[in-house]
Amino acid sequence: MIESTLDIQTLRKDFPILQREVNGQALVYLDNAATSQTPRQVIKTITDYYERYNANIHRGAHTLAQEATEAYEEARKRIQSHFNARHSHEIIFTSGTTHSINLVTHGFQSILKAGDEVLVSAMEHHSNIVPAQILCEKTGATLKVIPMNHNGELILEDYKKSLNANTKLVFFNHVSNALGTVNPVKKMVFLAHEAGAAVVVDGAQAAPHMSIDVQELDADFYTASAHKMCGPTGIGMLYGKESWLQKLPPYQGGGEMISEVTFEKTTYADLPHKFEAGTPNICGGIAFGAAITYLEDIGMDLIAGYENELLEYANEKLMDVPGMHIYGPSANKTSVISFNIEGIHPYDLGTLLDKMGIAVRTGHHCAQPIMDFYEIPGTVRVSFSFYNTLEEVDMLASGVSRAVKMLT
Ligand code: 7TS
Repeated sequence: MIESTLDIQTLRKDFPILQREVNGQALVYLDNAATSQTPRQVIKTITDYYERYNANIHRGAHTLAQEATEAYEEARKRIQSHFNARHSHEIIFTSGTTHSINLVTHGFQSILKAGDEVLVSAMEHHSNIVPAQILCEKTGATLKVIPMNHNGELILEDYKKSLNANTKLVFFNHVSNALGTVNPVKKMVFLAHEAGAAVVVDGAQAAPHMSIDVQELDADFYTASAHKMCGPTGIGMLYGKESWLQKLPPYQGGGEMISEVTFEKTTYADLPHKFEAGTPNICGGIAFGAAITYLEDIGMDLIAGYENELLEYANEKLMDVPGMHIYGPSANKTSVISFNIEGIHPYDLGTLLDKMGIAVRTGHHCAQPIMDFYEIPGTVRVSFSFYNTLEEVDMLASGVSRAVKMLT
């Protein structure tokens, strides 16, 4: 069994938070799609930084500044290698996926014009939908939607039909946060490129669960948030093909992103610094690198295999609960299950589970159009990580059954 290959019990010891109790019960943390927990190795990287070499980077000749700069740039290289980007300057540090998407849409404000078309998928997080809407408002471009079916899959035939010579930019997530669907990125990128459109792939929910090769996917832009990958909050990355990053104007002006400034004219710094104005989240960037090393040491393929086993087991267990309805039961999913139980409001169920120490997310998951599609106010979402166990799935299933009895 894959669980024993990974030795989950030993891995769990890396996560101090998993030892705590909530409401007098052992914590069962099943809200990993919202944020993942942080292993000691990453926490130690953070304390080391502040205890030993906290300094501003890319300036200052002193030793601490040099050490911090080296560690930050080394983290960028680790991220480059993890996502297999061609160059380290194609990795821009951002505060997370939301910032990454906004950086791109802001840049496209000076490229798009009225008559152009922008496509977003029906299963996007608001962090894609809203920046795409703002982009269209500012430029006069038209926003079109790639529809989905009841299995929670994008309808590729409709996608193909909506691509045309006016399509300039396409947004879709690699994995849906609300349903867990894995989208066929490579194929969708290929089709968009045939139409001459650039593609932004939101990798926030894919990067924690599988190995990603941006060159193989051929995405023009790809995003990730460290806090979903065992790293800290407030740091993430935007991968962009060098040619696109050269074309886009800077997102913010300030220190660090310039080459020369006079009152008449400013010339911008080379990539990646052109997009990194001001003092960045230095410690966060270094800790992001440490989180990637932690995940790689476990092995992304082993993580994917084990999480799939958790998903299958949880599907089986939850289907036994009377009144259970699971949304988006696609065959190609990461370890997310979004469900409702007939006659029970998701929030009530989530609150009772919390009393049992089980952390899940309830609501629309920042993907309101998906809820409108299924005509529901929200769902209960459980999302697993490699440090979850089959026993925790059992606790979830029996917790849900107990809650249902209390609520009906
Ligand atoms: N895109 C997807 C697919 C996401 O799941 C999220 C966060 C974001 C973008 C935004 O990422 P951020 O790091 O910039 O906030 N998703 C969730 C979630 O599902 N529950 O809480 C946050």
